[in-house]
Amino acid sequence: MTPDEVLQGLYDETLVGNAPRVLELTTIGIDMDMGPETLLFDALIPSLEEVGARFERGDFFVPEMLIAGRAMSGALDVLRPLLAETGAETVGTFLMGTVKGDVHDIGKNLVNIMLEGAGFHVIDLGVQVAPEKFIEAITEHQPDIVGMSAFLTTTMPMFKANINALEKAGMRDQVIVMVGGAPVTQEYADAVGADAYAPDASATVKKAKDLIAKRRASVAV
Ligand code: B1M
Repeated sequence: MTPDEVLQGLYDETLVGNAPRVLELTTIGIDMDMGPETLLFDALIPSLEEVGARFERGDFFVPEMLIAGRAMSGALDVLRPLLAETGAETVGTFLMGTVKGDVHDIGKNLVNIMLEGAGFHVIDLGVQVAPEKFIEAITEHQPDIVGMSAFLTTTMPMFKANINALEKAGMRDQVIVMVGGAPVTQEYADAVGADAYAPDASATVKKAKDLIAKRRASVAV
């Protein structure tokens, strides 16, 4: 197979949710030294974007989205160790969760992989994380950053609910709050009082590092 055939195959098979073939093509791509980022950004993510576009047009329904998502998650499991392979020392602790009412986790998982690769200790609370669960986990793990992911316009308001819960628990100043997810914007992040927003995984890593460095510098003064 040529690299282009691998990419095209990955795109097509993710689109139809053929998880075993996606897994196989991912492995073939890696064996051909194609690089995990190429497989991810040139085939897997564009395919899921097309799944979303077809869902919006009414050509795809929830089951199609679900199997495509599963196929992508299988590929991510294979890519995870390659993307996270840096050996960097721990930069800080990042507590991450998809907000209550939302089950989308592929974007969050990708952010986690990149954070781990950049040297963060990541604690993933999973999906449908209620405000009380964030509070409990902050008390237990004392993270530097709390990350909240949302993929639905109907669940984005949970950012505010979580931040309110942090304030009520007297913890708001203790942590940096970062938000993200497909429908989230910088304006929305500002409106709910988050400390930062990032549109994708690599921007999250960069912002998270900057924010921690700034906070540590201000504490040192
Ligand atoms: Co859903 N879904 N879905 N879905 N789904 C979307 C999000 C949608 C945009 C599709 C569409 O209409 N075009 C739409 C939302 C519309 C809206 O609210 N604006 C939608 C809908 C409507 C729904 C349901 C309501 C459908 C229904 O039941 N009628 C339902 C809701 C379920 C629920 O959560 N309660 C639903 C269900 C599902 C599945 C379960 C079937 C499945 C999820 C599987 C899973 O995640 N395990 C699914 C899928 C697969 C999608 C699409 C097709 C793909 C999402 C994805 O994983 N993309 C999606 C369409 C789309 O987004 N275009 C869609 C890949 C991922 C890598 O995305 O955004 O690039 P990406 O990720 C980035 C950033 O978001 C960012 O970094 C990531 C990596 O670079 N980021 C952060 C993410 N979190 C961050 C946190 C940060 C910083 C950055 O800081 C903390």
